[in-house]
Amino acid sequence: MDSRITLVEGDITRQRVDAIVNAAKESLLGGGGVDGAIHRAAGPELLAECRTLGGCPTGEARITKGYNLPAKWVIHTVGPVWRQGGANEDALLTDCYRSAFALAARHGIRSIALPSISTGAYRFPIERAARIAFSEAEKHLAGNDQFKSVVFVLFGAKAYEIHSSVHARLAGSARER
Ligand code: AR6
Repeated sequence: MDSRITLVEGDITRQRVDAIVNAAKESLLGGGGVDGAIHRAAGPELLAECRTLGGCPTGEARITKGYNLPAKWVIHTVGPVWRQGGANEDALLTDCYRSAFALAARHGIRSIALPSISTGAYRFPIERAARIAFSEAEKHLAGNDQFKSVVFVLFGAKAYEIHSSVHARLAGSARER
């Protein structure tokens, strides 16, 4: 795995990076989970800017300012709701990471923090989501020297442990190739 990809356990709203990614819903008008935490930390101006965006379809991403957050930008993406795997969920989650990285690249963002999209209220299986997240980050970083750091911020010890073991497995299989 690319050494610019790191994992931390913690709260994404505290990250001192150029951009943090939000796991939002299609209306972009706020919710619980990481979205609620981001809106609370950023302040009401974030919701005011989100209201001007007219929502965001699943798999796409939109960018706003970070307001009271340490991060300058928030990239809002909408993950799929898990429906037992028969509703194109893997491809839609892949699209989320792809769209978020593409938007970051267009805004000259060099450091980015991401949560585990769709694995809370939207119930996407966490290990499966981690494999998709790391492989998209890896693809994005290949041959790209704009990014200096991609931090996956995992909320709670269990999410951190699962991501660490998936990360170690992917790093191991990359070494064998
Ligand atoms: N920092 C980092 N990760 C967090 C934080 C935090 N402060 N808080 C929660 N998480 P979820 P989803 C983790 O439910 O599944 C919202 O209401 C959490 O443990 O936030 O994509 C939206 O408005 C989980 O692993 O997002 C949508 O309606 C991960 O973030 C809906 O939930 C994602 O959990 C989106 O559902």
